[in-house]
Amino acid sequence: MTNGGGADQWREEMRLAIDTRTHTTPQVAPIDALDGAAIRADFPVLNQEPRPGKRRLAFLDSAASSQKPRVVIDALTTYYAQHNANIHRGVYDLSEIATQRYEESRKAIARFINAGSARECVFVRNTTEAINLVANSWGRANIKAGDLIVFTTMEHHSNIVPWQLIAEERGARLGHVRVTPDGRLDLEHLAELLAEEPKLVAFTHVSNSLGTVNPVREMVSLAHAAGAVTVVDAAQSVPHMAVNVQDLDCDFLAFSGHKMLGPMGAGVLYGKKRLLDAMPPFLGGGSMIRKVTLDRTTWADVPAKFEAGTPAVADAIVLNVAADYLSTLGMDRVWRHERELVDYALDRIREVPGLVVIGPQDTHERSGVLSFAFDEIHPHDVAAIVNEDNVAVRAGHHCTQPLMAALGVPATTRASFYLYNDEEDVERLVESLHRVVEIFR
Ligand code: 7TS
Repeated sequence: MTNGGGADQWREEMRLAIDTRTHTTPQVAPIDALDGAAIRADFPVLNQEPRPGKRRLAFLDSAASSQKPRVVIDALTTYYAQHNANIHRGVYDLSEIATQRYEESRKAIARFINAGSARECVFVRNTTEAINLVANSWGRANIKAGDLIVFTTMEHHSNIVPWQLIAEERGARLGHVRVTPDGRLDLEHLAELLAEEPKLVAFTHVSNSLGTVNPVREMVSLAHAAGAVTVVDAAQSVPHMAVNVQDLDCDFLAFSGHKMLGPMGAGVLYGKKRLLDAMPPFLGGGSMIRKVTLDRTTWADVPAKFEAGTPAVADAIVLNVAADYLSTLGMDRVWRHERELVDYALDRIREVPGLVVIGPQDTHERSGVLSFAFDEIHPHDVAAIVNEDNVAVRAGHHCTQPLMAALGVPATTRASFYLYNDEEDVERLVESLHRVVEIFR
């Protein structure tokens, strides 16, 4: 850390760096708009005949898990019907083809996030497992008693609990970056915590509860200047915007395939190769070894070192199909589509009497996640009533209990938009929310 001029100068440098930050929020480029209705036609779940008397499903819970396009569903069937075999072990054709496709998918996913090498992409089940891998492997090798681990008050529980577990085991300390009342990170508080030279800083790119888009590149650069390793939870960004890990310069980045049109069983941990190489394994067993004797074992190279046992082969292979579907449409167009929808939704939803939008009011700092609350109506009642109108939203704490506590709201109702949503979905939600207000009047 470069604090030769003392703590005050260091703090001042931090403040300047933060004040002059440029947000990493991708700018809306002059590109063709997506046609939500045309895209919806690719998603069988969204085109089912509604129950008698119901209108079509308005699916507004993609932040929990996205729907899957026909190409993804078909690719899964094709895999199991034509190519199914365990990988990295057979000499017969079927196994070699499955292995080749699995490794091709890894290369395609590396390109999708612009990783320098496919070896930097470890297939895991989901974001949760990716973060646990870092906490258990990197954490055990590097965190000592008294060390500081920093995460933010805005995190999903899966970017909180693994750090608590390793901190407890090691006797390390935890620091939590505060949030502002409108649900943004307090970057001055981050600067204060960085002045204590944490070992690791973990934070989300986009808040799953509020849609806040954090200035990742700048945060990574500040954390690096303080000598910390960075872990970015990209569960809510990789599916929705172009993410370039080399540009962000983060050390680790985690995301889930099921939130980006892919199957439920495969996610990715990106890690800089230098760090992955130096880390001990997380799980031990088959596939992750070089040589095993009864007394000791040597490890395979990365990423195999972190992929013990039979992976979710079909899911990992088909994740590439999902990424390809998104890339063909263009991530900048996907992002722009969601931004336009959420702008429209913010305008329309504010017409609902008594409704308060939780999170940044400035649409520039938002993704397609929209949380709101009523003073007198419980979010679960809101979700249950809009469900009667075949509008699917989520209600609750969204696995962000510390965030809810910090904002003083026990729970919210959350609508989250994706590429297959359109203005009609927004209208359906708003109409249904007016009905909620009528019922409780
Ligand atoms: N991090 C963020 C920011 C998330 O939104 C989620 C899931 C996770 C981590 C965990 O992902 P998983 O795939 O390992 O489960 N978020 C949500 C949600 O908002 N509603 O349901 C799951």
